[in-house]
Amino acid sequence: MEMRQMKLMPISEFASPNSKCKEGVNGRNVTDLGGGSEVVYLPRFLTCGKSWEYFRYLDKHIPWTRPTIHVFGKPFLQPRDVCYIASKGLKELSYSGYKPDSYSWDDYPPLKEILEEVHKAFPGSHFNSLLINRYNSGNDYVGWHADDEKLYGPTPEIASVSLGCERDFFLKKKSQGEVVGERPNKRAKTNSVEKHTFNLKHGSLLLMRGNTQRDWLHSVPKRAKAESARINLTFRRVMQMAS
Ligand SMILES: O=C(O)CCC(=O)C(=O)O
Ligand SMILES: [Mn+2]
Repeated sequence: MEMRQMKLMPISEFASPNSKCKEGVNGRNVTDLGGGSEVVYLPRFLTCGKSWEYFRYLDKHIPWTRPTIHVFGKPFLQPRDVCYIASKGLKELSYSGYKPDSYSWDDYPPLKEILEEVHKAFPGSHFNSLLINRYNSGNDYVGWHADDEKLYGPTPEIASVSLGCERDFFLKKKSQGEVVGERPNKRAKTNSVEKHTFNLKHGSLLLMRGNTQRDWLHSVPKRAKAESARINLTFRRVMQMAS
C-alpha cells in the first residue's frame, strides 16, 4: 500500500484535499479566438482552501450518476459522473439521447455560493443551470463537442469552474465535415487546425463566450498521469423563450 502511494505522485501540486495550498497567480487572461469567439481564464478564481471545501462537499453530497448516452445511435457509458442542477420552470435539457433529472439549487447551498461568485466575476451574466462532472481518474474524459444545444441560444456563455486534479482543456476550430461525439475519435483532425490548450487549475474559472460554441470544439482528454479526481462545474443559461 505504501509503495503504491509513493508511485502515485499527483500531477498537480494541489492534487489532494490534504495537500498544502500555495499562493497562485491572480488575474484574468483573455484569449481572442477570432471571429467573435473569446475565452477568459481566471486561474485563482477561488482560494485553494475554499476550493477543497467545495470539492469534498460535492464529492460526498451530489447524487452522481454515470448515464448511458447514445452516440450515432449506439449506447455508450458516459466516461464521467454527472449531475444536473436547474432553476424551476426551465425547458428540459436533452443531449445524446439523455434527459438528465434536474436537481434544485436550494438543496446544495455551496452551489449557490459558487454561482454568486461567478456572477460577481462576470456581472451581467445570468446563469440558471449547471452541469457538474466528476472525473474519477485520468481515464475519465469528455470528447470533442460544443455546448451548442438550442436551448442555450445562438451565443451561449459557459462558465466552467475546476476543483481538484489539474487537467488539460483543449479548444480546436471546427472543421467542415468533421463528425464529433462523446466517443474517442482517433481520426479526429488535429494537425492542421487551430488549437489552444489551458491547464485548468484547482479553483480556476474558464469562461467561453461569443461564437465559441458555434465555431470551436472543446474536450478534456484522458490523461494517464492524472491519478486523482477532478470536479468541474459548467454554469449555463437556458433561454426562457427557447423553442
Ligand atoms: O470538464 C471540463 O472542463 C469541461 C466539461 C464540459 O465541456 C461539459 O460538461 O460540457
Ligand atoms: Mn462542454
